[in-house]
Amino acid sequence: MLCVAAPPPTAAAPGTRPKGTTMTDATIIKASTQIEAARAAGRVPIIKTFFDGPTFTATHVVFDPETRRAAIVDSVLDFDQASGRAHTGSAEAVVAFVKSEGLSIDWILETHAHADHLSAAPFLKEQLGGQVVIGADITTVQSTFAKVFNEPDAFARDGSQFDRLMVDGEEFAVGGIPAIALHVPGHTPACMAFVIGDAVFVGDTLFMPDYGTARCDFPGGDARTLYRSIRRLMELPGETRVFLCHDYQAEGRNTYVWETTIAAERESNIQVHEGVSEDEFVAMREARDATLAMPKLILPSVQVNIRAGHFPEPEANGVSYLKLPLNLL
Ligand SMILES: N[C@@H](CCC(=O)N[C@@H](CS)C(=O)NCC(=O)O)C(=O)O
Ligand SMILES: [Fe+2]
Repeated sequence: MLCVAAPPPTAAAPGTRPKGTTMTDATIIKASTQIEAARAAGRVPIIKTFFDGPTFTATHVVFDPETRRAAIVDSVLDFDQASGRAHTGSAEAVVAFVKSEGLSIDWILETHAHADHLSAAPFLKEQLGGQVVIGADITTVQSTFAKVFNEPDAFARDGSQFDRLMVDGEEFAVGGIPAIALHVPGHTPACMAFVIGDAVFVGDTLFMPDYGTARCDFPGGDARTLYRSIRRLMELPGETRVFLCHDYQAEGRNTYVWETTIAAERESNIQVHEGVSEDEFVAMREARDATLAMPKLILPSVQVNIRAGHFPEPEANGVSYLKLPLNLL
C-alpha cells in the first residue's frame, strides 16, 4: 500500500503553541523556525509512503521536488522467521519508486533500532547509495543488547556499523530543504525524530491520536522519559506534518493512517493529549506495557538492527546465525 502525502494547507492550523507554555528549548526553537520558514516559502518535501502490512511499518521516501535529492526513513527487510529467510520485495518497491522518480538518495535514516522488523538499509545503500544514519545513543542500545545476546568482543559497540550518528540539534539537508535531528528517547534510549522542512518523522514516540504512544518496556525504555520527549515534540508548531513509523489501526477504524499533525496530537492523543500529567501517563503506560506480548520479530530484529541491518558474521561454514536467548526477555 502506498500514498503520496498531499501538500500542507496554506492556512495556519489552530493551536500553534501548546497552551500556557513559553519555549526555552534551543533545538525546538530552531526546528520550529525551520518549519515555519518552510511553510511560508512553500519549500516543503514531498513524501511517499510504503506501508508494510505484516509489521504495520510505514517507510517514507522524502524528497525535495526541486533538486530531487531524497531520504528514506525506516525501511523494511521482509523476514520469514520459520525458514530464517530474508526477502527484499518491500525494499525493491522503494528502489523502483526512487528510480522511476529520478531521485538521488543522500540519507537512509533509522529513527531507532527497531524491535519488530529488520531494516533494509544495507540493501538500499547497495542499490541507491546514501549514508545510513541513527541516533548517537545507539551505543547504549548496542551495549545493552550485546549482553542479552552475549555478543563476541568483535561486535563493536561504538556505532561504527552506521555511516553517521546524529545528536540532538544536528543539522543536515535533503537537497535544498533544511533538516534537524531531535533526540526523543523513551521507547528506546537512542530514538530520534527527524524534522525535514515542515514535516517531522517521529518514529515510535507518537502513533495516531486514536491509538496513542509506543511501549516503553524494552530494555532501556522508560515511560517518564518518553513523556518528556513527547512534550518536546508537542512544542513544535501545530501545523507541523507528523509522519509515524507504525499504525496499528485503533479499534473502530478500518484504514491504516500514518500522517497527522502536532495540533491533532496535542488536542486528541488518547494517552498524552494536553492536560495528561507525567504521572498519569507513566501509570497508564506501565500498566499497558505489562499486558503486551513481545513483538514477533524482536529477537531477529534487534540482532540485525544493532548491526545497521547487517547479519551477524558468517560462521566457518559461511552461514550467518541468529541466537535465541532462553528465558531472558
Ligand atoms: N504485534 C506487533 C507489536 C509490535 C510492537 O510491540 N510495537 C511497538 C513499537 S516497536 C509498540 O510500541 N507497540 C505499541 C502497542 O502495540 O500498543 C508485533 O508483534 O510486531
Ligand atoms: Fe519501535
